[in-house]
Amino acid sequence: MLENINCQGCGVQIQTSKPKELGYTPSSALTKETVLCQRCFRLKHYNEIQAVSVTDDDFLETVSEIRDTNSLVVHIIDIFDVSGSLVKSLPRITGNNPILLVGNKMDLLPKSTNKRKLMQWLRSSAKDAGINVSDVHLISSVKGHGIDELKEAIETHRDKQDVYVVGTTNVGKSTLINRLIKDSSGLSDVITTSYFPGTTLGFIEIPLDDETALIDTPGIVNKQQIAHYISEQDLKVITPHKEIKPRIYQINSKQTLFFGGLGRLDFVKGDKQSFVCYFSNQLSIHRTKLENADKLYEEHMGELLSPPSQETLEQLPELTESTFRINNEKVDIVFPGLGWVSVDGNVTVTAHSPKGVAVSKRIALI
Ligand SMILES: Nc1nc2c(ncn2[C@@H]2O[C@H](COP(=O)(O)OP(=O)(O)OP(=O)(O)O)[C@@H](O)[C@H]2O)c(=O)[nH]1
Ligand SMILES: [Mg+2]
Repeated sequence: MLENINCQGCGVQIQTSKPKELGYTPSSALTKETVLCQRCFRLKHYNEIQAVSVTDDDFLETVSEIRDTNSLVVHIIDIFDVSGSLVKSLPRITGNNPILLVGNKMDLLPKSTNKRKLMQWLRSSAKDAGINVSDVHLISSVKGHGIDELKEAIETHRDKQDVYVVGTTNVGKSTLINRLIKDSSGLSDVITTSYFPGTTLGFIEIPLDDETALIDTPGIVNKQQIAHYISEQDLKVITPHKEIKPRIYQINSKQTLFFGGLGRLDFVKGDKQSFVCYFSNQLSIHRTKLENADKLYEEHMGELLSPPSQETLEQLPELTESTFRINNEKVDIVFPGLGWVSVDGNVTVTAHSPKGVAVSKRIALI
């Protein structure tokens, strides 16, 4: 009898017999109009995170069912972590269905961000990853920017088919769908969302009309996301909660900036200039001489240079470096999931980031 009940918050199948396992809810709760599993209930009411036993492969298998459908795919990415949130194998997962690429969390970027350049960069990043996109949109699911335009684009591109919202964990898929539900029905926070990855566990269908639906999906796990290497507490510090304020450092060559202890930028060569840093306002930036940087890192990682917290240290891959030579152009050195530093002119810099979370260069967005 329970077979067909799924949690309205995360999509997991509901069961009433094993309190320690996924999808549990006491049978007394089944009479309620909306059925939530215990995990969603706790998240919603106590903001308490409960670990789940679903593996990355389970998620991937679920999402790969999209291959066999005729639908529109809305691929949400986090504009603060493009390389960590772009799903490189997307066409293998979603088949030949058309893809709309949507950059979410626009509210976090300074208002002066050049949207045209940002869209170009998203388009070319997708192309480099082998993803052919029909259209690119920029939105904020939390603040509502760009949502009306996106709704129109979805209506145009879906051709009366279902719409699957897909993406890496934590990019804001469920938040977007909640906003769409709120706009159409007035109901708030129908689906469970949280600041920690892995919240949605199954497909959640929201009817669009009598025949078709908008479908929330579990996040695809991408090991390039820094979120997988750090603690819940650290994630709170590096995740911006509001518009990031640029922090400007006048830097001479042979100086180094640390971004907590999760990123580091050495000014190797060039004339004195400003490094403009775009990171979560809570993340501390520490300046030192290049010659002292290694020692400082060894001795103060996890204390002065934090996050990482002591707890994270054990699981954090070692930092690896990549060097960028910049010839008379204004570029951003991008630390995925953390932020970026804009530099200008003729400079050589070396960036350090946890192994597997590769730093890259792009045309400056601001
Ligand atoms: N600043 C900002 N935060 C957002 C936005 N959209 C989502 N978030 C936050 O991002 C976090 C993850 O949101 P979810 O909607 O749960 O993400 P998801 O993609 O459904 O994640 P999974 O279900 O784990 O795959 C939450 O803390 C949201 O509040 C946005 O537009 N701006
Ligand atoms: Mg979700």
